[in-house]
Amino acid sequence: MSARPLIIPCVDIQSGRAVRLYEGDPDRETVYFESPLDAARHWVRLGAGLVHLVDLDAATGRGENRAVIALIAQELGVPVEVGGGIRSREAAEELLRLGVQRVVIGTAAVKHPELVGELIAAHGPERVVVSLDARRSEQGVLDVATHGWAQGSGIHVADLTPALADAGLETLIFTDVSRDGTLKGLDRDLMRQVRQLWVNTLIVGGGVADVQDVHLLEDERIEGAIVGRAIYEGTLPYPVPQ
Ligand code: AMZ
Repeated sequence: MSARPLIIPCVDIQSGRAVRLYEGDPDRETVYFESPLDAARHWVRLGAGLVHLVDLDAATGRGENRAVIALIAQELGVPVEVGGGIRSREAAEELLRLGVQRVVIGTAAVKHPELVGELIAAHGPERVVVSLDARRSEQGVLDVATHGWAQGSGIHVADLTPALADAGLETLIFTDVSRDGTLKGLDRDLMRQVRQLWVNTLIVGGGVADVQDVHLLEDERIEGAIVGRAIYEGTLPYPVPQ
C-alpha cells in the first residue's frame, strides 16, 4: 500500500481576494472569499496542516499582495508555502524572514536556475520548492510556462528536472496549466510521465476534481496535490474521506 496523498488547499490571491482562475487566465476569476486570511483559516479549521498561497498579481506582474501574505504567515498557526513573483534571492529571503515555511519558485527556476541551488544551500531543501507549470505542445512536449503562464518557455520539463535534482531540490510541484481551475480531472498519462521525471517528492496541481483523482494519485505513487476549485465547490470533500 502506498501512503495517502497529501491534499494541500490552495488560496490564490488576486486584488486582495481569494479567487480561482480558469486555466490561469486572470480575467476569468471566481471570488470565493473577500479575505484570503478567512479562506486560509477555513481550510485550517477543517484540518489543513499546510496551506499553499499564490500571489497571482505578483506572478502576472499586475501588482502584489505581500502584506496579506505576511499576515497569513504570522496569524495562521500552520505552515504556509508561497508562490508568485519570487524571482530573486532577496524576494525569497524576505518571505522566509516573514515566517513563510517554504517559497515556491516558478519563472526564476527557468530563467535563473542557479537561484534554486543558492537558496537550498542557504536555507535547506525543506524551505524551497520549485513549481514547473506546463502545457502539452502539439508534439506532446511539456512546455514550461512562465510569467503568470502568459508565456511558454520552449523548454521541456525533462530538460529542467536533472539540474533541479543536482541542486538538491526535494519537492517539485507540477501543474497542468491546461486543466487548472477546470475540474476536468487529472490526466493519468501526464501524471505517469511526470512521475518518471522526478523521483523525490512530487506534488501535482491542475484539474483535481473528485475522490477518483485522489485514488489516481495513490495508484501513481504521487505524494500530493494542490487543490483549489474542487474543495471550494465541494466536488472533492475536504478533508478527503478515508
Ligand atoms: O494561475 C496563474 N496564471 C498562475 C499561477 N497560479 N501563474 C503563476 N502561478 C503560480 C505558479 C507558481 O506557484 O503555480 O505562481 C507561482 C510561480 O510564480 P513565478 O512568479 O515564480 O513564476
